[in-house]
Amino acid sequence: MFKSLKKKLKSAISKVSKKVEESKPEESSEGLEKKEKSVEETKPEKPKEKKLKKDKPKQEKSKKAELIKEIDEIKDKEAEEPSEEKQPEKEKQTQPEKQIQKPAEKKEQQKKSVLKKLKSKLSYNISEKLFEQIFDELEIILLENNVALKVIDVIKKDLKKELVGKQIPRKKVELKIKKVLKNSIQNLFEAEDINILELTKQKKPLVVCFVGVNGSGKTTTLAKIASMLKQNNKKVIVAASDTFRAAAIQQVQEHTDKLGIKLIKHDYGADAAAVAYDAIKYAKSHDTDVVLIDTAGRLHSNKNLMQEIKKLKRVTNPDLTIFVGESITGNDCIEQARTFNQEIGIDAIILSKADIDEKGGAAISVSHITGKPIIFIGTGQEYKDLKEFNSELVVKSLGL
Ligand SMILES: Nc1nc2c(ncn2[C@@H]2O[C@H](COP(=O)(O)OP(=O)(O)OP(=O)(O)O)[C@@H](O)[C@H]2O)c(=O)[nH]1
Ligand SMILES: [Mg+2]
Repeated sequence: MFKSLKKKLKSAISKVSKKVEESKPEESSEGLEKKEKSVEETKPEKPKEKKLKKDKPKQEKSKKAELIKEIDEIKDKEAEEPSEEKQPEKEKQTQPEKQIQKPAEKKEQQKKSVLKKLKSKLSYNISEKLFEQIFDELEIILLENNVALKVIDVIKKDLKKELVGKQIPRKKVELKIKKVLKNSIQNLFEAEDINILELTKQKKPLVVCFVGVNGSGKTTTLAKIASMLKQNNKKVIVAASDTFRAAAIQQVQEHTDKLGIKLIKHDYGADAAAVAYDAIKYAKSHDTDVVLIDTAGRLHSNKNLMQEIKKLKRVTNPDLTIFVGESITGNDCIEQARTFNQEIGIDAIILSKADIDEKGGAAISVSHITGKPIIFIGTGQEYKDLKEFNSELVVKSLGL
């Protein structure tokens, strides 16, 4: 996952950093330059920027040396000329106030200005205008990789807060952008994590219901979870509550047979809630740790099937309702998770088919949009292809 986003993000960050580094002074530090202008006007004209651009490292070095020389000159002057405090008291009193303060003030102003200039040559102060320009670059890449608009806004706000008007040391622009981006993305996963194995210690039987649109990977993911629980010595039972799609019961039966797990099933067309109810009843009387309910795929716009799943939830009152979404469908997956949460309420998300998703925008966005944690990602079609998910995995995979 994130293969394409990682590659594009890397090149965008370095492009953006270069843009900042190549920005003209008035673009990178408007405020400072304006202040400096008034002092510069009183000084002899310096070599023009165009000429200096030819040899950048040399130009920077000689600029630095020039500025240091200016500071030294001011310091020398200060040492040579007696300061106003050193002047005899009498003389001081005879001079009008304005005349005494003027040279000292001017010197101080010059010193400050040179120091500021030196600082601005060694660091950048990104203006809002420049930020907007450089963020465009990042925004396009995030959009292309299925990151939700709302999430892009959050990232933009964070970057703006940390970059605009802040002194960023030269050569550290790229590092700074990466750091802010990393923090911003990590903060998108604030939803409290859910650990199924831990929950089995608190409730018996733990009832887990899998929901989602058609073909999103519900049954396969259910089988992966069943396998994981079995490996952890949990007694599992499955309810074949997809009585709607042809061959759905047969498909789930193949998995339970392979895994050596009990399946509770009725006929096709039977009440899905009744199948789940029977499975829970059986689990209670057979010392079973977990009941996994397989449900039919449905779009939130299908009123009948939405009514059916609402009824199933009312009857079984599951401890966990897991939305299984296809990572590759990006913004569609985000929108489906949002509407399922709104319509029936979900507790956690599993993103299937992460192995074929090079973008990863859904993984970055869906938790922030729904406020629910992504607990696993599916990384293939075998039982072992289930990976625990956390924000560290995201930032690492993105090379941040
Ligand atoms: N590559 C890959 N394929 C997956 C993954 N999870 C599921 N699949 C495949 O996706 C297809 C659909 O999976 P199912 O588990 O049948 O999906 P479903 O949501 O139960 O489908 P319906 O019951 O028809 O709504 C199958 O071919 C699975 O093998 C995954 O993590 N990676
Ligand atoms: Mg299914």
